Amino acid sequence: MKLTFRWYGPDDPVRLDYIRQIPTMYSVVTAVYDVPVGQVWPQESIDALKAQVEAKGLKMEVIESVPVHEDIKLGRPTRDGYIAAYQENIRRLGKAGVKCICYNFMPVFDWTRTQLDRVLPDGSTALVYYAQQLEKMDPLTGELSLPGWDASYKKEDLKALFEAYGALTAEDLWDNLAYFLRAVIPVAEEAGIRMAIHPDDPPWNIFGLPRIITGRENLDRFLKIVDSPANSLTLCVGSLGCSKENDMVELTRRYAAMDRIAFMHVRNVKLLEGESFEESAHYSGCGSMDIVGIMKALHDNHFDGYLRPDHGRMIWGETGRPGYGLYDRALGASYLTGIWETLERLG
Ligand code: DNO
Repeated sequence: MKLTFRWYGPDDPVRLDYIRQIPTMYSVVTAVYDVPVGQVWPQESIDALKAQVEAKGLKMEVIESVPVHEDIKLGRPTRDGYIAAYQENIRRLGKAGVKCICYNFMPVFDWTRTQLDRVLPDGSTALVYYAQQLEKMDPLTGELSLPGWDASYKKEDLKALFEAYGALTAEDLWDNLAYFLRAVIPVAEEAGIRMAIHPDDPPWNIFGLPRIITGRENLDRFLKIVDSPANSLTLCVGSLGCSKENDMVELTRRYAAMDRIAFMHVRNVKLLEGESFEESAHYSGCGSMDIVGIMKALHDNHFDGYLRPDHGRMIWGETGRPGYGLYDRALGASYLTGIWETLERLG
């Protein structure tokens, strides 16, 4: 297991100096953030980022994300140009020593929450998804602030995208995903990179848009499209785990045994009535996920891929990017390291 930590680049208030102080920290998970989706990342930007990271004694072996342009997801004729740019990014990142690229194939929205600063009983704040809040939201009237995507679309563009997706079925999305994979996986194989798709978060349709990377049946289907270790998963516990149909210990065991997990996102969520959930501290007892069971499933299968703590709460007065403060993620990292050490000792 290689422990990693997401770092949003030089503007991230969580500095590399702090990240390197987390015991057993191996690599950051980062990206070039100033290039629009679908464009080629300048080699100088990639190399500069890598140099900064390595100067602090850390590696830059994981990129999250190289985003997929909507035209690829929509299967528009322009997709080939965007795919060529994507292939070039894979080659460039491979040259820089990157080993794993995380990406997702969710139409329009990335991860979706209804509130980013819900105060929990202990005074910390967390990201939550309350189904009753979501029902009241209309992405086109702009009452909504969703992290991960909201800065990237203007309201008019969002409307046009919704219209374009109107006719797209889940099967169309599968076809477009297959087209993309058949084009990029051979390039990744050559570059020595494992592509690791991130599941849909949450794993169900949002605002009528189809979502397909949602659970066991679909993950199996995904892996068969191109049966190669370069076509692998980011197994995100907090995303897939939001669906009561997904048993995360079982899924971890299944895909670790097949050696198709390139990257693990480990965090906890507390499942509430219906589709609602709250993000919680990493410790199993704080939420609904069996974190020890998940780590054991990895250990039993000799998992040697990348793993990161995921969203943390905001604690100890920290402010910053929701889900991505230092303190609670560092607690999560240490908790996960502790479990791993115990498993190693006990054999
Ligand atoms: C949220 C993240 C996601 C993830 C992308 C991968 O915190 O897990 O935004 O980075 O979906 O493309």
